[in-house]
Amino acid sequence: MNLEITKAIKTLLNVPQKIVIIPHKNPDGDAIGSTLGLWHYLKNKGQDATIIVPNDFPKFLKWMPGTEQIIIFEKDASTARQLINKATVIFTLDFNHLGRIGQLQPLLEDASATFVMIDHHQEPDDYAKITYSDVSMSSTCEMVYNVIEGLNDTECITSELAISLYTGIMTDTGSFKYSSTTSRTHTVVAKLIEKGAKNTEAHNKVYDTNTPSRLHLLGCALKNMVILEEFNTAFITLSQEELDAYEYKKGDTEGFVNYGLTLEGIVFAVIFIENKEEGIIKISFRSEGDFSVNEFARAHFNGGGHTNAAGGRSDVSLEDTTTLFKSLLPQYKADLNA
Ligand SMILES: [Mn+2]
Repeated sequence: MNLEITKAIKTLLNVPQKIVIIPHKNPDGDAIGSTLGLWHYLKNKGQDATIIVPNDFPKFLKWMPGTEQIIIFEKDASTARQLINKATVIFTLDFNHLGRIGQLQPLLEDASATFVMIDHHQEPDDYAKITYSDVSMSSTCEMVYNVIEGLNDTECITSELAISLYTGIMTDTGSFKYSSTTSRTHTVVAKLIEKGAKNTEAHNKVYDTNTPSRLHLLGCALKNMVILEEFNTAFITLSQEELDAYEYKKGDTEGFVNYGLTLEGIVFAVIFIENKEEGIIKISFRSEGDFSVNEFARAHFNGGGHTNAAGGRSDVSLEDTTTLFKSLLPQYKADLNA
């Protein structure tokens, strides 16, 4: 990371601040891991810091040390509001525009605090005074490590801090297999293990906590998979009725989209999940190679993300959404067959 950013953060943290740390809505492993990692660091440095998440996060992340102290805005809006109003510094982690934090958006727009963004998504907004944005990074957790190292504070890394960052790097890299995983990523992970991150424990607690109903839901999703060989594409649908039948709980569909990519030759995988309550279809896009799902999601499904992983939504029915999706593929045929 560049020296100017390090200096600016150092200056900011040289005096006691009231700090709030915020990740994106529907926080994933990297969002929770990076906010916790930064939170442990700031606490270890004697700063007053609190994490506020826009909404709740899945159970497979709740074992991480410090999660019990996270304020969930949807459950405790008044505490969150007070903290944001009083904050002198607000760190926003793992997202790059305020539209990604749901109901928290107006509060942050009105906040007088100094904003610091640490993020690896494409096309960041310019709301922060200090912006550490790097799309080549595997994860925001790796970037938080860089911040701590840049501030010459690696001796502040406790085992709690280490396991938080380890977990986020692990989940955002698909257990170190995505192309964003570099030798530097492995170096950081090695250092975190040296600092006490129990790596096997992180894998077990995140990936080996299936319930029978989740595995049955996965079975249903895989049965629903449609393979469009002509476009090297596979997509999955899950209707609200199917989710209900398998007692869907938040986080249950995490990772389902990736199964399409495990098929030989498939470079584009998508999952469409109906949400009757919000009246939308939630969509996750994944790709292998150069096909940019970020651009695809931005152009057609009110979303975005990274080149190989993005999200989006649709306001029409599940059937109309997949029909629209299929109608878009011919214009991408050359890219999908590259
Ligand atoms: Mn991330």
